Amino acid sequence: MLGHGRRIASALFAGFLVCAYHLPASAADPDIDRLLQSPVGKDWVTNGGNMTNQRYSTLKQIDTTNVKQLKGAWMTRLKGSGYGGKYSLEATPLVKDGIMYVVTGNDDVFAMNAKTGEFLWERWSGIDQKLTSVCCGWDNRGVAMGEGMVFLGQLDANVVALDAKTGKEVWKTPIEVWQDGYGITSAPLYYDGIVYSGITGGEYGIRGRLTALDAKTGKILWRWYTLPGPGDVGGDSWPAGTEHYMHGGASIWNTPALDPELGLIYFSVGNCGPDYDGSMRPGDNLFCASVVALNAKTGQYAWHFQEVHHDIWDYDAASPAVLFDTVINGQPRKGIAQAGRTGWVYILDRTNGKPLVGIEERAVPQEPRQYTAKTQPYPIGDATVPQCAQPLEEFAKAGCIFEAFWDEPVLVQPSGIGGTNWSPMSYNPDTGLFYVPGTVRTSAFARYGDAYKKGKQYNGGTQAAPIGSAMSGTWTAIGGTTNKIAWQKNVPFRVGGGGGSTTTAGGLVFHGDPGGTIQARDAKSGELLWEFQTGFGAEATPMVYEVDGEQYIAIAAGGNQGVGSANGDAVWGFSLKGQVNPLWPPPPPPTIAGPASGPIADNADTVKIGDQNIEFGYFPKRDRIKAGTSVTFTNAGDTPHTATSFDNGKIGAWDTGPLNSGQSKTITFDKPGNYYYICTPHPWMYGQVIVEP
Ligand SMILES: [Cu+2]
Repeated sequence: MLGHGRRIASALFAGFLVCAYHLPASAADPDIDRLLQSPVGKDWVTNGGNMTNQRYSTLKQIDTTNVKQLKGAWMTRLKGSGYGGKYSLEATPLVKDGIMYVVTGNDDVFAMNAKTGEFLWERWSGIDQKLTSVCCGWDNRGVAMGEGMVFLGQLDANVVALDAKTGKEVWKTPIEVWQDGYGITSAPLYYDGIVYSGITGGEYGIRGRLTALDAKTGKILWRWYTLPGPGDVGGDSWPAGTEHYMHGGASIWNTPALDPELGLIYFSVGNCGPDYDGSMRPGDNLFCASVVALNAKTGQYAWHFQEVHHDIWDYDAASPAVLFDTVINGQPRKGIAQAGRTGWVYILDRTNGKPLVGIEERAVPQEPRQYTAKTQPYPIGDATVPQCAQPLEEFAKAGCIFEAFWDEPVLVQPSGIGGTNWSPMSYNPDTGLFYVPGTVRTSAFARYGDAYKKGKQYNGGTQAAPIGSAMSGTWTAIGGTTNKIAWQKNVPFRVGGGGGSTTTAGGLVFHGDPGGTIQARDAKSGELLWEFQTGFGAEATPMVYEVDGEQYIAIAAGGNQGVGSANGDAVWGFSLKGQVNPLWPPPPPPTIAGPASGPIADNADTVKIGDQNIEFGYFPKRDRIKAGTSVTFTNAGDTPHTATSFDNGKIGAWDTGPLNSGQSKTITFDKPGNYYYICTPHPWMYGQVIVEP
């Protein structure tokens, strides 16, 4: 029996059609459960395509020879939902039986005819527009489906079930309250009567967890805390006698994977809080920056692998864990891989969490005040982005990955947003390669400390990129048995924090681009074979489906706040018979950090934050005043912001402190000079005040 099961599972994950499934005797939705375990074909019924999260489609009508002919079959605007300065559009649409389900950054769900893009129903979330617990742009990465329902997590920390035929709410379960810093951005996973949902709030002092809910009723079946308490497995990795594990972060940003044969559910866990200050949390701080496996039915701990011990760099494991089967030294192996913000892909054995290709613990720089870990895991193989920062004249110190810091800014690559941030990688069993999105950026890390206050930002430092430093991206194919680069392409924009890739049996890799195009590459060589301008930042992961014998590629295009790409509310479907032409390119996102070379206002005594429907911006961004002038910073947006001095990586010489919507603070500039500033919760927002004598 065992041998039989193993053969089925390896065939299954290798991408061959099988006709036996791990269907429980009383499966609540045998059809969906079967699709969740099958190679992806006509339908795409969960965020990662199926429960492997491989984002690999067996459809091959569109291939390397004809992909150039792809055109829009349809384009639909989502009625202005999520079309505003605070939103990102990051959802992977689902398709079942010719119906597409997509969710926007406002948690509004739309059902559409997948052949025409026509609306069937819509459900507006009605969520509070003044949530203060959203760290990095309002977004929702997708929905799940099963038992005739569509499931979603909302930014206000509710999990909701909708009737898949009508969009009417069936149940709604609060996991926590957003006022305490909690939220949900990941697509849930449905399988065998259970909805699994991860929680976010790692920047707000939350206690992370995976929650399992009864799909029928919404009743919470169990919770597994990503921050163990005293006596729990990993509890001794937190300082004894403290309650720091109650607010140490460890969000889950993405959809779990699940192996029905092993009965395990797998997920990536984000950074510890406060992000850049380890001084009050000596220890490895499990299960921050880890891949974790649990019994899928009971939530019982199975194994974990920590990618970064005692994280102080915001080196999340945010991208989804991907299951794959392979052969190493003639032995069939069950793999799991995760692309970290460190720029490495961590390749493990999913039966036990041990390295599959090889990972070494190596000594790293020390800073006793931060309680830095003595060693860190170094995967054998190649990183997808540079791991040493270029020195800059204004900064005393530049280092490589895991360089330590205290209050003097230190330049490090990869940056605190990666490497690979939340963006999914894909795996193609035909090539044996992972297709990994990467961000090339420098962080100036500095610690300043932060007191924990329930529901408030809890970062303890900064990782903003130095003014004038370059930012770009990479697309890298990494070998599943070698962890080495098969091909790599440098691209102009940061792709590690948006988009993600999808791959097909047609020998293709599809991905969006912050500049607005959807692109197709040759899976073997990385050669760019096709691109098409969607008109908005193409920052969601593409998906693949078939209706009436015709293959389609779909992508949501609506920008990403962290990258600064153009906001929008579009979903595109592409096919070989498509007739719809591309749109004009939108304004491109920045490739240089800082307030850049925009116009300079003269003597503006007011700077508005989040005005003009651009939530993450200052107006004017650059201001020239006379010494002695007082400037009032007013938050005209929805989200709390700051204007905090940023002087070659050092912050806080002057600071408005957090300003909620409508609040103001006046700063007087007495001394002539050039004053840069950032928003500490959103360190991609930059402003400048030039003070003249
Ligand atoms: Cu801000």
